[in-house]
Amino acid sequence: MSGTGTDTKQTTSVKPKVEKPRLYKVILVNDDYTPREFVIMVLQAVFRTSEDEGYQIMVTAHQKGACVVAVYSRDIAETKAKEAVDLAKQADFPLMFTTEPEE
Ligand code: TYC
Repeated sequence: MSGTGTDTKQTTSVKPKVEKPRLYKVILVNDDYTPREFVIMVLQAVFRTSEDEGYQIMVTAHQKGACVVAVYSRDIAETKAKEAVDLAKQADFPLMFTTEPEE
């Protein structure tokens, strides 16, 4: 018997449609001017760290130049980084937080 003309072999690969949303790191950047106590206060207020956690994160950034504070969805990470930078601006400190995607 001859074929029906319905060759169903798939020639293109299909990418899974559902992907996990990427997570973003919020990074605290060291500077020479912002007081240590102010950095800890911002970490407690915006990122809900304890005083001890805030101190550890601040000292790590102070010694190494930067420190990951926490990991969130992109939206939350960017909002919190902006809130923290805005608090510093209001107080006239150059404190900087950045965000970047996790690998
Ligand atoms: N380096 C600052 C000082 O000595 C304190 C500081 C720590 C500032 C961490 C920013 O991300 C920072 N007063």
